[in-house]
Amino acid sequence: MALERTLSIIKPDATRRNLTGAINAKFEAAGLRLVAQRRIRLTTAQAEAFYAVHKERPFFRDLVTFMVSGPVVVQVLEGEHAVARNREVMGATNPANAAPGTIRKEFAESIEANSVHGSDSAENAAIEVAFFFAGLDIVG
Ligand code: IDP
Ligand code: MG
Repeated sequence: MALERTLSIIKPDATRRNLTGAINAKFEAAGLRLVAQRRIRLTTAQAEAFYAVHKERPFFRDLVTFMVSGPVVVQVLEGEHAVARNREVMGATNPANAAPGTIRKEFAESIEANSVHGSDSAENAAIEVAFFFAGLDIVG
């Protein structure tokens, strides 16, 4: 089975509450490896570009404002079926609907401040990883 890579972001609500390690412990326990990682403060232009797919959604402006409200940790997870595995560990977008034991169930504050981003397909994972990381930054 081929290894996959996917983009993960620890969002400002989680960095503010000092949850980076607790969240990453869940990824590692699920067999996902952190093969690249950087803590950054997104600019508005960067957040708008990253979430451009959502620009017609009613929550777009609030989402961008939230994503620039504090530091984020952008990271690449590697493992078998990493895209789907990451989504499983994250849980549903709305923490009210997230399964027990998932990151969003345990840590998310709201449907918006939901602690983590994860790519939703292999195609988008490749685009999103390349948005933040050069090939030489990823050490598998
Ligand atoms: P996902 O993060 O589970 O893939 P998406 O539908 O791609 O969910 O939405 C991107 C992000 O936009 C969510 O993680 C969340 O932060 C925010 N978001 C999604 N739906 C809503 C909403 O109805 N109200 C406010 N924010 C939302
Ligand atoms: Mg999404």
